[in-house]
Amino acid sequence: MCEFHQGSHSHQTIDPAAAEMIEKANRENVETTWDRFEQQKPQCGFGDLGVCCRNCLQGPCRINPFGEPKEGICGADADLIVARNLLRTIVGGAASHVDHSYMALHCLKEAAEGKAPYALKGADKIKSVAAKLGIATQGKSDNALAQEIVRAALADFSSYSDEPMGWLKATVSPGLLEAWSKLGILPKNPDREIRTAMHQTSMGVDGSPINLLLSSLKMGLVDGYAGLQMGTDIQDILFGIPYPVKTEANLGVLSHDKVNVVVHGHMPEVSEKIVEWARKLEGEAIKAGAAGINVAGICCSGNEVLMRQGVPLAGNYLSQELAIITGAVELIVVDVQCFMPSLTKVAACYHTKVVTTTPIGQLPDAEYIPFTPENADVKAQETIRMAIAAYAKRDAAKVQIPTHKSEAWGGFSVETIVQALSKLDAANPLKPLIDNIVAGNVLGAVGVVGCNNVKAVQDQQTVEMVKDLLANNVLVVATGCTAHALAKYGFLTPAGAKKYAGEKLLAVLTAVGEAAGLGGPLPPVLHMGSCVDNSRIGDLLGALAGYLGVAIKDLPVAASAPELQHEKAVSIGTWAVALGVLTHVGVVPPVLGSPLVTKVLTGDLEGLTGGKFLVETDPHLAAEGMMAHIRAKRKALGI
Ligand code: BF8
Ligand code: SF4
Repeated sequence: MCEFHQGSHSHQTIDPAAAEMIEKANRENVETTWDRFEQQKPQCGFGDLGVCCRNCLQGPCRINPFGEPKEGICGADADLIVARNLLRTIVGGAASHVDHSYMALHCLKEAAEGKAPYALKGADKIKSVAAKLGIATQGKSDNALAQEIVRAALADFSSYSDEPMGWLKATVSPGLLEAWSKLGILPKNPDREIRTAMHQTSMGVDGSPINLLLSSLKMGLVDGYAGLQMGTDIQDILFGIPYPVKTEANLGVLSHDKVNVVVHGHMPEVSEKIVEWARKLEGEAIKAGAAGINVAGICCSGNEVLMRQGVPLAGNYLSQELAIITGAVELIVVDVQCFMPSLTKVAACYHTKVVTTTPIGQLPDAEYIPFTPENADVKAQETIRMAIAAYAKRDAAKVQIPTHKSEAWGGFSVETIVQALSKLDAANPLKPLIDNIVAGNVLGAVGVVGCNNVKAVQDQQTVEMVKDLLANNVLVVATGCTAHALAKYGFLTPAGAKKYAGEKLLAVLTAVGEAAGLGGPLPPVLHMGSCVDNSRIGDLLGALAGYLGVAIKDLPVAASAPELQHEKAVSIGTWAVALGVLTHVGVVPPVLGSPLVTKVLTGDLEGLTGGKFLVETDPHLAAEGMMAHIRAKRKALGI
């Protein structure tokens, strides 16, 4: 422990705070993810191409793309193996999001029945979700309505019928329903779809790569509507619809004299309670000699509490170990998804406590404080008190907090965006945006989403690509770890508009920002939240398409995951292409071993849904590719 020796690092991040902490890790002999990446090199070529199969115990089998063998022991060829592996990856992503939304649903159920200490803060969202589900609202209390919403969601999870998922039907346009129905990809009960896809990909079932690719699209919709959409709708009901907040981002948000508590993972039921009790127990921290309690966020937990509470962001995926390496974090609390198993090893080199909170997300050397909706207040207090106790053990000699941080605005829900635009046209809030797109002041819009990936220099592809888009008057919205990335370099500020936006885009951002009372331009990148909040981007696209009377596939828009790593990013991307959106990925997914799958995903798919993948590791070419697509869509619309 703390005795790792490694060679020199070159070029891992463009984030000066991260670079400073990597240097500190080297000095203190603490191993980081980049060291382990070096140890993995060279990574397996078969795995990289997606042509390794372990779906039965006769394997592993692998296909040689340049010669023999061309088939696995059972006769599966490269196309089949790649298509099966891809569907399993998307199942992994969809299952993560659907389970996330199910956990939120459980919390809402307990809260609405008065069994869990969560106020339903999103009264407006209760009404809008009830309305879209066709639940009559008149004369009913928020709690009664929430219970009906819970029943509607549970009906999807227990559905035995062949009817498509209710939540999906309630959310999308009739045009999309029809298109997906024709393709045979409308999902039914989401749990059943996940089971069926695991079955379909097991040894000796589906031998048709095309059929498997269609199931992949269906699984993208499972993610989109039982994961992202249901998750966001329910979280907004529980914790409130986000509205604009100003905060700060990067490791410099950690405090020298306060108890630092980092929330990491994805579940706002945990992170919101941590924030609440950190505020309530501040007096105890002061008694213990600290100046207070400072909560900061990593990954999507960070995004959730930024969006609704203005909590600062400590860092994105690749910065999670580095936060501990500052020596100033008393406690890091995780729930599910995206926390590295290495955290406890890094924490052992400092005084940092690692707390796990869910039965499925445990780390052997962490403290396990099992949170449930019912006991969340008690467990959050226990967690905060553990952090306060750890403060006394902070070793001043080991503390080095980078000074880097940037101002960052967040909270751009669709409701916020519409509210800001309504200051220009109260009756028709989307009209000013559409008018500016038609006039060419806004060339189009790109949703930049997803992760960091150790295969790419941290934040570099995201930042370089977004610079090009903004300079060419493309509006950018962001979620997930790319939102963190852009936050760190000032893209989420009014000043960022002046620095990065093209002249025409700047004029539009200024007009909207001033009308909305911000006293300056809107940020050129609108932070729309966590990865489940990608549903907000879907809602916005649906609203724009509906307003114009066209399909989403006809809009001058694109999506991009420049540094994706997680299976969830692949399933979200698949949902986006099913919606008809050109979706760029900046890290090559393991599909190139199948010419057929590659051709369908990057070409033929367009004929089916209107969307397809653009694979490009050069950020400038990626921006160019998306802008070429946007220009073509404008031309087709006659604008
Ligand atoms: O769900 S962006 S590294 S934190 S997977 Fe994970 Fe990727 Fe970050 Fe959020 Ni999303
Ligand atoms: Fe090999 Fe076929 Fe078994 Fe896969 S399913 S491991 S290709 S025999």
